[in-house]
Amino acid sequence: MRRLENILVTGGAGFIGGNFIRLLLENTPDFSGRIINLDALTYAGNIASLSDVQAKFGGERYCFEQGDIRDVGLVADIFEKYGIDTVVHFAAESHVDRSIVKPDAFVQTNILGTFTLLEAARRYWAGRDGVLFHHVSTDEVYGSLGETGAFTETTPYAPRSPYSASKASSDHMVMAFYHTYGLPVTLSNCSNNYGPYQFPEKLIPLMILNLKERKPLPVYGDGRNVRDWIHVDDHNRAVWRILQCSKIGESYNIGGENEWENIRLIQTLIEIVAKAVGADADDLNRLVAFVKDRPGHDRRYAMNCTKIKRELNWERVIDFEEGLVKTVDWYLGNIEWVDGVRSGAYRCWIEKNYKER
Ligand code: NAD
Ligand code: TDX
Repeated sequence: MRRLENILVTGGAGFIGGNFIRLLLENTPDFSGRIINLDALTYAGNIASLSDVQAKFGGERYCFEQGDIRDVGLVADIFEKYGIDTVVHFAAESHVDRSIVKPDAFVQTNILGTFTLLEAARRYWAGRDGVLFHHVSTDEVYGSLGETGAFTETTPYAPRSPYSASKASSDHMVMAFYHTYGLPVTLSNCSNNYGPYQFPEKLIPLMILNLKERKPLPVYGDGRNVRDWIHVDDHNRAVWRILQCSKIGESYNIGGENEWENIRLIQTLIEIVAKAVGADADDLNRLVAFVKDRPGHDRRYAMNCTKIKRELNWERVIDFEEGLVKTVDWYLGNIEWVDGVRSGAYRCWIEKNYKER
């Protein structure tokens, strides 16, 4: 039996990790344990995203530790102090464009950080049972698809960006710890997430906010690249299923089985935003601006999720277009949060590195 009593969530001040913490504490009746959120609060981490969780569960079922997953001493102390029995490892540098401009941080956090956590778990868990290290990864490790087909768990890895190469490396290290040391691990590879609290450098929130502010909508290349979109809560419910009933040493694909060309998605967002703010969709459409393509831009991702559906009885439940409408409403209604995360480090970085776009 897995304990699931003292769960270390890394990167819990970020988009997916924060939504995971809220889902578990607010909306998962069969979870009664405690969550320890370890996050360095980089430009992408915003602890204000969890202020309601802190107010409701702080000290008892929710504890925040600010720190770096590469900090060997700190990570060991956290295992000891809280009696960690489960790790859900979200912390990462997560944005492909940044990995192209400045890959160093991706090697540091995604590779070295994951290794540090694995070593700490291996030491602290020696002789303990009921423990699990779950590593959260991406469909991008599989590379780029042609017109047809979908990634399965046995598709060979072929990462093509510094981001996906760093995630692939961490996936391999996780599996190496399972095979070599018998560390109880699981791994999930998920497609593109959307939903509340996503940092507005990613496609969907960026487009919503640019539409609101009547700024150009930068479409990379011909706009025909395809992504498979899933709501963050559907992703996180799959992670919870994995914690509860997966088989050790297995990896699981998670996706929406919901493919959209970028340009079609942007046009759908234009219609939703136009309706929400009472603007003319044709006027907003004029904001579309085709720009220089992302170097090495993967053409198409698609996920085959048969394994997790069949073995863990998981299903995506959130309809994409309904989820998009709610996400647009969330961004339009949470401008204070947006202003908070867009100030400071992010703004400086954009000004320094993104002049050409
Ligand atoms: P995010 O960028 O929103 O959040 C990352 C969090 O990690 C931030 O809170 C940041 O402060 C923290 N962090 C970064 N470096 C750290 C370090 N060295 N030590 C401690 N904390 C650190 O990312 P996200 O979109 O929530 O992604 C979470 C995970 O899910 C990542 O591992 C990512 O690769 C994976 N993933 C993301 C998507 C997606 O569509 N966003 C899809 C599949 C998989
Ligand atoms: O301004 C933009 N214009 C544009 O055309 C941006 C930011 C993106 N795009 C395109 C690039 C991609 O084809 O939209 C698509 C989605 O881009 P991102 O939001 O940057 O996501 P992607 O590169 O697909 O990676 C995401 O999904 C997999 C997450 O950022 C990763 O962390 C995750 O692993």
